[in-house]
Amino acid sequence: MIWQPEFETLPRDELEALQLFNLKRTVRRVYQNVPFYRKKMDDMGVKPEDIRTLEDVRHLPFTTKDDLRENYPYGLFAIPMDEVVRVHSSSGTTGKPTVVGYSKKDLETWSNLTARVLAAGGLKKNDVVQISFGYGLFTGGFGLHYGAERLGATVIPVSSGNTHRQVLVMRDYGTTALICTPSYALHVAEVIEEMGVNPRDLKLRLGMFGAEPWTEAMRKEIEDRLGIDATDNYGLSEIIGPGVSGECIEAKHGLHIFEDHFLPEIIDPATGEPLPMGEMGELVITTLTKEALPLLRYRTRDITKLFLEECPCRRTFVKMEKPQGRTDDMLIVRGVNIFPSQVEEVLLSIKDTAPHFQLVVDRKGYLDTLEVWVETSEDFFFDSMRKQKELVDTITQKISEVLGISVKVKLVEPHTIERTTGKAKRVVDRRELK
Ligand code: DLL
Repeated sequence: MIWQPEFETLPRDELEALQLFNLKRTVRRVYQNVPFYRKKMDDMGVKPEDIRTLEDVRHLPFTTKDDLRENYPYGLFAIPMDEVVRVHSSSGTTGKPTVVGYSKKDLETWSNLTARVLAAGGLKKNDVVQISFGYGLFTGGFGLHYGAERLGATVIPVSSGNTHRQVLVMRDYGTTALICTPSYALHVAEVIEEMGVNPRDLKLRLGMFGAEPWTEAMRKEIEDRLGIDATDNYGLSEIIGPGVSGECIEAKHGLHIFEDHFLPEIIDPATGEPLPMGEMGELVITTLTKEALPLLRYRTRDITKLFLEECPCRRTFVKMEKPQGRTDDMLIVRGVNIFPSQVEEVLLSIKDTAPHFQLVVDRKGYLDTLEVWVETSEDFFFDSMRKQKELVDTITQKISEVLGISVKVKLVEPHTIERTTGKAKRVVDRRELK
C-alpha cells in the first residue's frame, strides 16, 4: 500500500518543481529567523534569491552535529518556543546532546512519514503492531507509534527491554508486525526459541527494522527464524527521526527517500564536493518542510549511494542503498549512538586511570556487548583488589550513566593498550554483520 500516493508517485518533473518551491521557502525562512544561518550565508556571500534551481543547493552552507551542539539547546530553532510542541534528543558528547524540536505541523508531517515507512513495509489497518523501540527522548518509539496509529493499525506501545515479556505480549495479543532494531529482532527470535514458544502460535508476519546498519544475510536470517517479511528504514533525529527513507516490501532493494520533504545529496566527505548519482559518499540532507528545526545541507556522516530505478511499488522517489558505515567514529551499540570521546571525558574525570582505553564491541548471541578496557596509572595497578574493585565500580557507573547503556569495565596493566603513531585505535569492533 502507498500511504500518500499523491506525493509518493509524483512524476519527477512535478516532484522537482515542488522541491524547488519548498527549498526557496526554507532558505528564506532560515535566513530571516536563524541568526546562525544568516551569518553563515552572509559570510559566503549567498542570498536567498540566489537559489534559483535545485542544483543551487550546493551554494548553501553545510550544517554539522557540532553546529547543533554549539547552539545547544534551542539556538537553531526557526520558530518561537511557544509554537514548539515537542522536543526529542539524541545522544552526543557529555552534557551536550543534540536537541531537536517539532511544531504541530512537523508532528503531523512526521506521522505521515512514518506511516509511509510502515505502509511501504506492508503494514495494513488490520495489523497489530508491537513497538519495541524505546519511548522517550529517542525518536524511535514515539516516531513510529504515531505513524502506526495514523495508518489505523492497532498499536502496542511496549517499548524496549524485557524480552521475555515481549514474547508473551507477542503471543497473547496477536502481534502481526514487530518494530525495533534488526539486532533486537534476532534476539527476540532467540528468546522465542528458548522459551519453547511454537512459532505457529504467533501471528507475526512483518518486521520494520532500522536505527542501525544490517546486511542482506541478517535480513534472511530474521525472515527465516521469525517467518516474516523484513524491511529496512532509516532516519536520524536531527532531520526528523525515523521516516526519512524506507524500503518497500515489493522490491526490498534500496530505501526510498521521501524527497518531497528531504532533498538528498551525496558528497565527497573529504572535500565536501557533490558527487554524481550512483557514487558512494556521505549523505547530506536539506529539509524542505520542517518548521521548528529546518536544516540546510545536514551532514549525516552516513555512507551510501543514491540511485533511481523504476520500482515495482510505483514510488518515484530516489533510493539510497542500505547505509553501511559512517565517516566519523560514532558507534551504534544496541541502537544507542556512542562516541569514544564520551568515554574519554569520563575517564579524564577519574583519578587513577590513564587516558588510554579501548571500547571492545562484540555480539553475544544477537545482542551487542560493550566492554571498556581501561589502563590504570602505574602506581595504582599494584594496589589492593578491593581498591581495584572500587575503581571498576566507579568507572562502570559513570560510563553507563553517560552513555545510557550498560557496560562492562576491565582494568588492564599500564602500557598494554596498543599505541599507534597516528589516530588512537579507540574501538575494536568484533561484531560481524553476517
Ligand atoms: O536512529 C532514528 C531511527 C529510529 C531510525 C528508528 C529508524 C528507526 P538517531 O538516534 O539520531 O536516530 O541515529 C541516527 O543511526 O545517522 C545512522 O548512522 C544510524 N541509522 C539509522 N537508521 C539506520 C539504518 C535514529 N536503517 C543514526 N541503517 C544515523 C543503518 C541507520 N544505519
